Amino acid sequence: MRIIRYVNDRNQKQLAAVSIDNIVFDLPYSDFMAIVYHAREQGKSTLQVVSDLVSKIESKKQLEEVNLTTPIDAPEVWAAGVTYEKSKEARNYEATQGKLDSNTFYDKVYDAERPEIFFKSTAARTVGPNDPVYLRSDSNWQIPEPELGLVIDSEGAVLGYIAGNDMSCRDIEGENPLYLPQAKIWKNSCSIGPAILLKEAVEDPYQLKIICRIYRNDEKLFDGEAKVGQLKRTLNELIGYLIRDNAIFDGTVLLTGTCVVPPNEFTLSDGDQIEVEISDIGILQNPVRLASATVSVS
Ligand code: DO4
Ligand code: MG
Repeated sequence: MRIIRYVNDRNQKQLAAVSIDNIVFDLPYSDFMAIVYHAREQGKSTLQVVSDLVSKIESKKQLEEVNLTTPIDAPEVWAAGVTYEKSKEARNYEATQGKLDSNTFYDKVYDAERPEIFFKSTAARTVGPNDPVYLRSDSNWQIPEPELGLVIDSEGAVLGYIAGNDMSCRDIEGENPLYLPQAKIWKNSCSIGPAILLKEAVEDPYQLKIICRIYRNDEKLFDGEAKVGQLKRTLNELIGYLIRDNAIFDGTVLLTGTCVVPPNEFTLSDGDQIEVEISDIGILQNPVRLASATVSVS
């Protein structure tokens, strides 16, 4: 069972459940955390509460008919980096202009006990399905990073799984790792959606498959896939470091790193379309636009 939000005829955000056959059932809750809190009060799982409600609702509404928005207003999005070998190789390439020295920061963090965890986004910077993600005007090497996101509560308990795009500037980070916040954070640099797959509905998250496709002028330029099972670390290990002596809020999203990287010569362009698909969650689609066309600096 998945949880979505869509914009209804009255221009309001409507929370809904989506069954395996893509039927949409409106839910009488203001947001995702409200179902979680209600289920806890009842001593039930979120999946049980949603399944009970859905069994009493008649619906013919199809997922493809609704205007999707972010399934949750995540107060913060954090991200883990260099958690897959592919990411380590790509970071080494951009930091060494392809000379691939050994013992870089990235080699060290890949093997270290402490993972790389960084702040990625706030609710105001985070977009959802079909919203544009932006390109920075001061970077010539930008890519999407398709990642599994964990929706967690303030104690670090996993509530569900979501797809995420950690938009990244390879040239800015490659120039100097201290530029990481600028390589990672700007307006519309993070997308999440299209649904939250409830934790109880997933037997083994390491079996989930992550796919990324990039289209330009309706032509597919890139298509790559990986499995969460290729992660160097466990999901709990990443959460453990995120919440350690930290204030984390209910509904926070932790992106768990990328394992699908377009070829080194590829950079995104205005007008491209990005798809991040995670099995059983769905396809997160975003068009690409220039940030400079929309952001005014005073
Ligand atoms: O060190 C940079 C971050 C890498 C990252 O975002 C990833 O591996 O997904
Ligand atoms: Mg990333």
